[in-house]
Parts: sequence; structure tokens; C-alpha cells
Amino acid sequence: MEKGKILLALTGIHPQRWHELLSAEREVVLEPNGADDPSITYAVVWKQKPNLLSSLPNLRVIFSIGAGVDHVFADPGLPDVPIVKIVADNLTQHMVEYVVWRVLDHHRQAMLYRGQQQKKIWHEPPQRVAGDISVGIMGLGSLGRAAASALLSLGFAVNGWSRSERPMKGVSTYSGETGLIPFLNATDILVVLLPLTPDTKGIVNYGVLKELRKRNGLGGSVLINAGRGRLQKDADILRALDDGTLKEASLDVFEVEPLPKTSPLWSHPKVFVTPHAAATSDPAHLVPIMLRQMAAFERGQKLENLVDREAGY
Ligand code: NDP
Ligand code: OXD
Repeated sequence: MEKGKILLALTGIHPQRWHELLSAEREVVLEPNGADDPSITYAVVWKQKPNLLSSLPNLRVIFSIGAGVDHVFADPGLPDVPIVKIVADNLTQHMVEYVVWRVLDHHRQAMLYRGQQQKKIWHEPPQRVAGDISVGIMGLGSLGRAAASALLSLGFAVNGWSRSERPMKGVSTYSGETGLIPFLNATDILVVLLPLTPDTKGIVNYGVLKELRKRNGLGGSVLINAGRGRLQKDADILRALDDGTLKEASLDVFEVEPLPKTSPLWSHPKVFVTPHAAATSDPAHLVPIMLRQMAAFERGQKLENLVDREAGY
């Protein structure tokens, strides 16, 4: 198979660096050019315009520049070609750092100390060790497993929940609908690393938060969501924080992004907000992986990290 041409279609992300790096090896057409172009073989996308990809008669593979692919599936005219998602050490490392940072911040009561500092209060609250706290990871995939390993090495008790059985040494694993409540009941700090699919939309709701374990040294349960915003109901999180169901939350993702300036989450004293920045897609690390995959595909080899279209991730 000859060297395929790429359509680069990114919305909300500056394409320049991606373009430069991809162009070093292949011909690249930058959207809005390229619609209907029969010479295009690959599409490299983030939130591509609806029906753009279905206009390409010889498209063979879609590459998402993110680990999540809900943005690809948002296209009502998505053509039936393989979709490759990102699995990369660099992105995984970013996510592990985010999760460890947020878990430690809540575990070591950083919000309390920040408040005390503002008021110049010198007070040491009781301290627990990591082993007293159990962190439950919703979504035990590439990112969830890496985060679980890092948390285990810090001494936390770790639970994991996935769609299918995913045994992992040192982690108490749960799966499917029947595993959800037992998983939540055994979890103090909930870390959400699920993909957004029809099955997971809105899963982080009041009922689920209510099931988290309360008898811990943290003084309440904690939510950390770095998966996708539409997994959660922002209003339910606020309700849970305000009635004490949740002690604190770290949110990287929101139902609407950018988070509207009117959202009470911005100024809530128990919420730590980051702007969908837990694990950035760095073209310097991800483009070589995509180019390697394209070359392998042209040699007749199998594509890696393929999305299961039926499952939606
Ligand atoms: P994977 O596809 O490797 O893992 C997904 C995990 O979620 C799997 O364990 C899967 O179960 C589980 N899962 C999916 N559907 C369900 C369900 N209905 N019930 C229970 N478990 C379910 O994804 P990654 O780890 O690579 O990425 C996870 C998500 O993180 C991405 O989809 C993206 O949304 C988000 N992300 C966010 C970033 C940010 O900056 N905030 C950056 C990168 C990713 P099973 O193992 O059985 O398949
Ligand atoms: C991703 C993201 O899916 O950055 O990779 O959200």
C-alpha cells in the first residue's frame, strides 16, 4: 500500500505543531481543505466537524489525538472505518501525576490548611496514613491501571471498577452493574477515569455519591473526576457537597466546557477546578506513535489500540 495522505481536523486545538510534525513524513491537508478529497487515507481528529469524514471516499483509518473518543462518536455521519485511540506513556504519566496529586492533596487535607493559612490559624488536625484510605478507580483501563499502581506504591488501599473482570494484583476489583454498589461502599476517594459512552453518561450522580464510604479518617468522601464532564451531573455534585454527602471534589472536566463563568463550582470552597488539563495530548510524543501505526498499517500489520465501536470506547 502506498504512503497515505492525512486530513488534520482539530477543533479547539491549535493545529500548527501537529501539522508540522505529521508533515515531516507525510502529505497533510488541513481542514477546512480536504473535504471530498479522494486522495485522503487517514484522518487525525479532535471534535471533527459533523459529516466531514463521511465525505472522504477513500478514508481508511481515523486517529483520535486523545485517549477519549466520545468526540469522534459525536459525528452523526461517522463512517465505518477503524478508529484508533491514544495509548501513550507520556499521556499516561500526565494522568498518573494528576491523580496522585489530587488524591494526596485531599488525603493531606490541603483545603483545610489553605483555609487556615488565610486566617493565620496554627492547628494540626489528626493525621491518617494512606493505608487507612481506600481509593476507588472507576474505569480500570490504561489510565486507571497506571494510576492504581502509583497509588498502591504510596500505600493506599485501591479498588477498581470496570465493565468486564479486570483482575489486578493488590487491587480489589469489581465489575459491571452488580459490582458498582459494593465498589462504592468500599471507596473513600472516588477517582473517575471512565470513557463517556451511552452506558456511562451521567453515572456520577447523587445516588452514586451517596453510596461512597463515610467511615474514614478523611471526614467524608471525596470525588475526583478526570474522565469526562458528561459522566457527572454538576448539580448533583453541588448538592452532595452542600449536604455533606461529599467532603470535597477535584474536577478537571465539566458538563459544559469551558466551565461557564456563572457556574457555582468555580467559587465553591470545597471544589478544586482544573480546565480539562489532567493529561494533555502532546504532539511531540503522540505524532510519532500515529506515524508508526500508519506505516505498520501500510505494511499489512494490525492497528493497535482500536476502539470497540459497539462499546463506544
Ligand atoms: P480505556 O479504554 O483504556 O479504559 C476504560 C475503562 O473504563 C475500562 O476499564 C473499561 O472497562 C471501563 N468502562 C467502560 N465502560 C464501562 C461501563 N459501562 N461500566 C464500567 N466500566 C466501564 O481508557 P483510558 O484509560 O485510556 O481513558 C479513560 C478516559 O479518560 C478516556 O476515555 C477519556 O475520557 C479520559 N481522559 C481524560 C483526560 C483529561 O485530560 N481529563 C486525558 C485522557 C483521557 P473494561 O476494562 O472492562 O473495558
Ligand atoms: C483525552 C483528553 O481524551 O485529553 O485524551 O481528554
